[in-house]
Amino acid sequence: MRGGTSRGPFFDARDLPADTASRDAVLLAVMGSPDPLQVDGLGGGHPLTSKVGIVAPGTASGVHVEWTFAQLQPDSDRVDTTSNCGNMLAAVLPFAIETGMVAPTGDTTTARVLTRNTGAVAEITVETPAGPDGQRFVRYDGDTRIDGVPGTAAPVRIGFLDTAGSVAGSLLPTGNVRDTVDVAGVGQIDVTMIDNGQPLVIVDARDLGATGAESLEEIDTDDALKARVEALRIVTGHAMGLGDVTAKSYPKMTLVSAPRNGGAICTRSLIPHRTHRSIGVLAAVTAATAAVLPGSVAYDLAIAPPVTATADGPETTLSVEHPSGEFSVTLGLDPDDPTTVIRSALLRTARLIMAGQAMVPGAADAPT
Ligand code: NQM
Repeated sequence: MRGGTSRGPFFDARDLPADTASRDAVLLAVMGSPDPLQVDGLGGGHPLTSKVGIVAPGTASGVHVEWTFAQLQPDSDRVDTTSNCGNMLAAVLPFAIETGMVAPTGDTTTARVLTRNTGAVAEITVETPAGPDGQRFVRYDGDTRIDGVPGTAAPVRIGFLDTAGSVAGSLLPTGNVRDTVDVAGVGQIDVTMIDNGQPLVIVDARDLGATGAESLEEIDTDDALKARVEALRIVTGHAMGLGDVTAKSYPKMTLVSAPRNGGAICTRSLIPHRTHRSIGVLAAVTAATAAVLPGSVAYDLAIAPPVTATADGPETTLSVEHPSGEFSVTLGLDPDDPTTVIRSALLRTARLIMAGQAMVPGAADAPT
């Protein structure tokens, strides 16, 4: 399935081995990792297409579906289930309906989905019209466009509550809106270390010798810039309490600059060693959260739109610029403190690409 700007196979958790080592061996075989092209599997040779969703009926109270996100890499044999993916999340409810875990309830179906990796619950709504036979089905075609995906598709509405500290334990894991860190070979540099669903290090692109408007290729082929970013990532990983992040897929390094195309903030997101073609969902939520937080590195560069009063409380919608366009994130703010984000909402799309059996060498009798 495609979920937002990511793609990967989704499994019914009951079809995979229960023990983690055997499960990971199956996932590596299915995806063809490690191999830069993942030529012997379903992976697409890029971190954004080396993702897996493992879905199960909900067991926690008030939760309809639970899923575990697994990040694989083309070039390593790691299976990381400690991070988040809001893009793959967009395909979870469609998968659950396709496989009968959730029954459609009307022209739209809303379910609460628990991401087991972090404990975050999202409320997700997809379109489920009735066909000529009266049976409801997941509609994938539609008019919604998200930058980073060709064409248009049906909207998947995602609302998040309580995403602060998803991996790093708190919104501002160092306790500060801004820190100055000392990085060997780079010098002193101001950063905002923040986690509102995804741990991010927000840094003014100019402080790393960039403009923030570089193309993916310009960043990904600039070994000196990438070395500075990685040196900063290792230092900030420790500062955020994430330990040695050398082999981890977070924190995502987010180079920010003033908006150029009418948005609120311009971003280049390294995830962490290649530049995202757009920006991750929870990374966009976290970058937008930083942009409304006075004193943060993003706040100083952002042009934040006005806050409006709605029936749900004060809200603001920030357009987060990225290499292939923009990502609009609506932030719900605490009525008593409009710099505190208490919920977020956004639009994605998803698509069922194929359904079938992935064959695992040596386990031909046990299709997954
Ligand atoms: O931040 C990629 C993606 C992601 C993560 C990444 C994501 C999120 O775009 O919620 O979606 O940052 O590694 O798929």
